[in-house]
Amino acid sequence: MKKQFTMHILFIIFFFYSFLLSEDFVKEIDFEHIDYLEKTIDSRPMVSPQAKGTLFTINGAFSGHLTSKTIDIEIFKFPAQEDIVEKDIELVFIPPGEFTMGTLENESGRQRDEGPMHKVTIKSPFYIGKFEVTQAQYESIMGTNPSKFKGDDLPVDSITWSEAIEFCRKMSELTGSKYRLPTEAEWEYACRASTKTTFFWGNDFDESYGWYRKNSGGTSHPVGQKSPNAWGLYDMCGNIEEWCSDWYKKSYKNKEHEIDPQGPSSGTLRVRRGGCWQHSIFCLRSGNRFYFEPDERSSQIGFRIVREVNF
Ligand SMILES: [Ca+2]
Ligand SMILES: [Ca+2]
Repeated sequence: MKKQFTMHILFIIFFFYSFLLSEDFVKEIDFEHIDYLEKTIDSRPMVSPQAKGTLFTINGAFSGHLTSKTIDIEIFKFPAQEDIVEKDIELVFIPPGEFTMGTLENESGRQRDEGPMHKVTIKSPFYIGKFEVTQAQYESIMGTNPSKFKGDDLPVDSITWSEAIEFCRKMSELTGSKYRLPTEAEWEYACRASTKTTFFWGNDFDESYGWYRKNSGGTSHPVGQKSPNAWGLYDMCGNIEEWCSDWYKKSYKNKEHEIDPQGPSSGTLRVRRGGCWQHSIFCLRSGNRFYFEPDERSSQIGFRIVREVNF
């Protein structure tokens, strides 16, 4: 029995290293990633989410040392994608990775629905809008503009969740790519851009990153005027709130480690994220959650789109 176990482990080690050392594979990876894997082999090795270039990750588990208890190893790799533009909408490539969703209990302004903190793996890379969808973009696809505040470069507002979904459907039809709203987990992952702090730049609010109650003058502003986050996304903090695809549930209870979570399977309210021109700084925190009736309109709410990555 012991011998069989040892053979099994040896086979896995052989498979693992022969795969890593195969000429084609080595050509495509840089050794920074190899070091990263070796250093983190005792935990769950994941590629750095900031990394651009050819990425790969290991899915499965090293639950101890490689030579003790090791189970299925699945290795997959994918080429990093360039950022793209479709129908005049700029999209930023977001690589897969892992982050902690939710907020610390002592975070200033924190509400109960932001906990408990839990690990989330974003296994599927995606593109996300560099900016909120503007009124010019919305009107060119939908032929209407229901916004309260008017301006081509302003984010569209006062749209229902279903209208945001319809926009994605039409974008998909026009381009042949699959467009949709971000899941709540994708939104927070993209917003945090590897940060764990209250805001994506630190724990203290900084007006240079977001439009909110005290600097907005009571209106939304043209997209992209404030500083972006580390992944180049603008207005993830403030300006207009953004619909997510998930039903809202008032807690992350019983969630320990989720992979590409899609939210509850049913509900009555949809998630909106990021805070807006009318909110206090507490609503603009990366982990803040809010919700709204999906058929209602608000001059606080617009959206940003996700495009799936095809391999
Ligand atoms: Ca926003
Ligand atoms: Ca909240």
